Amino acid sequence: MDSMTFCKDSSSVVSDTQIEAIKERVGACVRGLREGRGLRIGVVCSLFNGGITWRLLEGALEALSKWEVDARDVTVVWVPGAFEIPLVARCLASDAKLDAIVCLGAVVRGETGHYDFVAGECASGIQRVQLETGVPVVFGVLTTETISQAEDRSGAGDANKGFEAATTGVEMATLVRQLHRLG
Ligand code: INI
Repeated sequence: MDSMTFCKDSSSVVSDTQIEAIKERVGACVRGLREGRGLRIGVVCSLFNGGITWRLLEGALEALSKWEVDARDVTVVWVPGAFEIPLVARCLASDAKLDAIVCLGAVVRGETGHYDFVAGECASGIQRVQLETGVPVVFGVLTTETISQAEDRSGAGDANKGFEAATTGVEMATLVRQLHRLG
């Protein structure tokens, strides 16, 4: 019991130090890395609510550059709306030999009666694509009550959800690569 390490703040993210501590206690401990060199990344971006998705895309490209993904290894594909994202993600995952796909969109409840269908189908479609293909597909689609909430989540800096989604893409791509090697 004494040797157990408890986290004081149960809502926080597990820290690097905690992960390092676990490595000494198990045979293998694998995590994604923010090392984008050599990765090929697809970005599927929705034209709908373009004022928001443009900001998400700016954030995503900033993250990919920060993690040293070569700009020539990034493919951006535009789709009409969030509903169309899963099909294009599927095409990229099956045919384009990419290491991860980052999906960007904004579904705002205030503006649509079919919010639940668009948001729900987009989310479950994205999950299906990554489970069926084994290629990480990241859900960087904002689902908010108002445009103002979507603006808050697509501002400058690390809190930008596009930045966060692209970072997750790099981490998941490097994680899956390591798992294939473990196999
Ligand atoms: N698409 C979005 O990306 N966000 C929305 O908020 C939205 N609304 O409000 O309806 C939306 N609708 C379009 C949808 O994604 C499809 O493009 C359309 O239904 C054609 O299939």
